[in-house]
Amino acid sequence: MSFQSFLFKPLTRRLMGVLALGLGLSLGAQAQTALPPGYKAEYKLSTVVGTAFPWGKGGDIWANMVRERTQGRINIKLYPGVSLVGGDQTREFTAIRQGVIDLAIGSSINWSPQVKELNLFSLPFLISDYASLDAITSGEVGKEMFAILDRSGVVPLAWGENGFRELTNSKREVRTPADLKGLKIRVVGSPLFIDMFTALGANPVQMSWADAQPALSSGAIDGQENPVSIFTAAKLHTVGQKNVTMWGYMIDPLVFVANKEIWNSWTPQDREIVRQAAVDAGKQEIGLARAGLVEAGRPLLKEIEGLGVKVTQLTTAERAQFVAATRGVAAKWKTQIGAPLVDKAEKAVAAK
Ligand code: X2X
Repeated sequence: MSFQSFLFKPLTRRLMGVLALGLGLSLGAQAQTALPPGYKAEYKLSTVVGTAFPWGKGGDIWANMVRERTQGRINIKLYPGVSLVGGDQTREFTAIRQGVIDLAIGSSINWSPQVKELNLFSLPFLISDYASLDAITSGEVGKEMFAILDRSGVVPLAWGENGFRELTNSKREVRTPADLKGLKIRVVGSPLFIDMFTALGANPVQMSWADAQPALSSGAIDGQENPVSIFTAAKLHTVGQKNVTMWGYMIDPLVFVANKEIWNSWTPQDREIVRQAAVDAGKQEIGLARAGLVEAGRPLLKEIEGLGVKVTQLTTAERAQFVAATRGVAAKWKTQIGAPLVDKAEKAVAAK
């Protein structure tokens, strides 16, 4: 190598480096200025649980789809743990409406203090299989629920799923309401759950998901109810939950929504991309939420048994005792939700 080329090479390289840096900077600046007017650099997406759970994974899938399909114009960042409202999941809906949260995938339970019709999904023993839920969400009731959410101040985009909420506790196997007597059970935001667990003879205690796990761990409470996908991802067997009763008493769907102002700030094309991505991500998320529960032999339950947990399937007669004990609660809440809407849901279930 001649002395000249020795000098020249690093120089050209350095020069190219400087050029590349300049190009990079201007591309970066261009990417910023290329955002349509009124677009933000980041949109905040709220969920209760993170990406170890189907729910949080759904958030990730949605964010990635939107980023790709809009070539980065809409950049969604996931905020799990309802961290934008300090972990208080019952304040999430108000925060979306007010614009503290831009986008959310929320549970029907957590938003039902603000949208009373969402209590429909929590009516005890109304929906006891996936086909019934699908008949409701994909039919007239689903449309009506979206119209209600829209009137309540958010833009509903698609359905997802947390799952059938099964009963777990640290004390004993629960096969009938008598077995629940006196057990301290953590429940979520809607007063419907207080009514329901009181009617079953338990001592319901309302607390957030963030508070529930330490309370289970310390033994301050004996049990809780959540989908088994939450049970495994949160490793609830490690906080004493050794008994699971598969009673299929209710299912909480998830709803993908956007804040109205944010929605209106996007071009019609981008709105369509975000909506379609929510539908696609929702389908994938529902698949994840049902994984291990819809295949022959329900492998997820075997996995849970492998953790040293007793998984109880109720006989028809045992389950009927829970249904009978909560009939009054179902009737009271049917009126509160609005009997015509509940009638439609009951018809959809009967016709599925
Ligand atoms: O708090 C719960 O139990 C959870 C995680 O399932 C909901 O947010 C409804």
